[in-house]
Amino acid sequence: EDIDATTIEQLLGPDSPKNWGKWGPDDEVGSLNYLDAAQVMRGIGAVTSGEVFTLQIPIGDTERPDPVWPGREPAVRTPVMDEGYFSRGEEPEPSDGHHWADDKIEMFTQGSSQYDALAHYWYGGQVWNGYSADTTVGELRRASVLPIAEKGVVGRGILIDMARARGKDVLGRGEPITLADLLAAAAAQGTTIEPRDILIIRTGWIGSYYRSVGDEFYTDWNEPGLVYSRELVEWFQTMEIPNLVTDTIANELSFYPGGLQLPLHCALMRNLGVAFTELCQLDTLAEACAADRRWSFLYTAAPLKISGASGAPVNPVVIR
Ligand code: UVW
Repeated sequence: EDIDATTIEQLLGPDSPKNWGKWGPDDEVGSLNYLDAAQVMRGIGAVTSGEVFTLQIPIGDTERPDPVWPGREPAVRTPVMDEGYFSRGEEPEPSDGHHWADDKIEMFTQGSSQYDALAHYWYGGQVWNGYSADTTVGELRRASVLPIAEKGVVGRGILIDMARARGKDVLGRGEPITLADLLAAAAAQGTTIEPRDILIIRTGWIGSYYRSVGDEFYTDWNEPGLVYSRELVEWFQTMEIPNLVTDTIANELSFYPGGLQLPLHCALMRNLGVAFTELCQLDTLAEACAADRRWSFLYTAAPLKISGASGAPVNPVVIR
């Protein structure tokens, strides 16, 4: 693969696999269309013990700032009412004696565990399904996160623990994962990725962020992750993978020689309509899966319904 190409268009070429038009001219949820009722029942069929896992990282953690892509800022939660307002006399005492607490949050819609809108990332002036990039101005008028939130995401999830497969707590900075690596790790786990599975890849990255000290994590920003290849993209298309979920900010290797960034956002999200879910905490789930060697389960998620947004926070729930 020519990953020394200097533009995404050069790298992907004009014949990069596309699902544009497959679900009609007005589609806004892309490969999530694969998740029909049969896939919901297949996911339910993977439940055997009833254990529940939630995958969101905390928003506005006071110990560690929320991990964010360079240029984004961690969420800021501001208390706008609490006992202090009453005791300082800044809020008049209600006659019936009740008090209350209120907060507000200012955050990037992609500043926590999140679903990306399909129109979040593009090249060549067109976003998912061929919509013009002009539809992103001001708000995403096509393929915002809202239709994904309205649909909801339910199906069989499968966890591939790449860190465990390599005998590590966490993959190294810039450590690539190829299609062959992914399939070898699945085989080593004794499991098979099936068509229409929600693919969940653990690198150990988010756990290592919360264990890190001070700003050390940001001094050499370079996440591990899936590396672009045509065969990887074709595999996603053939397997009809609806949703890629990871424990990193970008779901893929962040930087390539020559300056390319995030080509899989273009090849998978823009061209195939694969939903991207990022920054999920997978460590506890991975421990449970490794303990009884069951790596598939029911995966459910509903990002917040934010009109016109490029992404939305989510707390996916897994039931084993
Ligand atoms: C970027 O553009 C980096 O977005 P995200 O990784 O949140 O998809």
